Amino acid sequence: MTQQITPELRKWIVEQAQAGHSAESVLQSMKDSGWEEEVAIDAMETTLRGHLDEQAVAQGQPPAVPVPEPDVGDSSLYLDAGDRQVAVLSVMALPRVIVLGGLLSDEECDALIAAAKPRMQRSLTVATKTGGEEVNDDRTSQGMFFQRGENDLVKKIEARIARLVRWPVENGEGIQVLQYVPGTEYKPHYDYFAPDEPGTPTILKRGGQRVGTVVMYLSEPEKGGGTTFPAVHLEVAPKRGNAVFFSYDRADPSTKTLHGGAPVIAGEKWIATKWLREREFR
Ligand code: PD2
Ligand code: ZN
Repeated sequence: MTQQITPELRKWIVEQAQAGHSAESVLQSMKDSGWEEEVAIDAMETTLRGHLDEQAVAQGQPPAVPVPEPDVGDSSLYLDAGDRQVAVLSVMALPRVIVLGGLLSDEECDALIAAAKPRMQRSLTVATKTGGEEVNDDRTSQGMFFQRGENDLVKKIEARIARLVRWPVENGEGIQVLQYVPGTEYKPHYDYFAPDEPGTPTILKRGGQRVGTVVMYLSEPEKGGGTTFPAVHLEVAPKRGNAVFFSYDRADPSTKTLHGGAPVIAGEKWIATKWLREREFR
């Protein structure tokens, strides 16, 4: 028999949480009255997540949407990315940040840089006023975009990422490659499109919001160039072949996904970024 999560049960779970009872004690009460542990945990998680979402929406935030998420639930050191085993180096809940080791081989990093080099231009960012593109002083790097599936290497990396974060290849933007030289940086920003900006509805026609980012480090600067998350005082080291994944289930600062590329002090930093949309990006 499957046990039903009724509105009464949901109400009771929210009341227990509001009264300050711990998750463990609520779970114990449910088990004592005959609930299977797994069903009880699931009921608590979905109820409390739903309740938080209702509160957030009542306060004017956009509703939460599904996001990409690597399968880190069983705390395995390695994740199966299809053609490669990728190490889980760090996991943070809020913001959702997962640092990945060995997403790319050294040869793949070099090949991406070589293919991108002849096509580099001063980086543009999306112009949120209009939905077009513009040069932005907050982003002093040089960059280029590959088309999705543009060549075998790009296809292989895209398939690996899709498998790793369990999100369709079709929902990904083309990989962007950026080069930072000493003195250049990418000031802290959110990767989602600001809901209030006039250009945002135009941008969202192509696949909806961004809901996740994978920044892959292709070369190691000697000093500087970490990826920072100022809201939580986190800095991810730009180690070649590694990557940082983060997701944001609503276009809102409550996701704590403010992040930046710290100034490169010595050496060159090359990265490849994959942005993931809610729906097919075309
Ligand atoms: O280069 C970085 O570390 C960085 C920082 C912030 C990249 C991006 N954002 C990005 O590509 O969105
Ligand atoms: Zn970014």
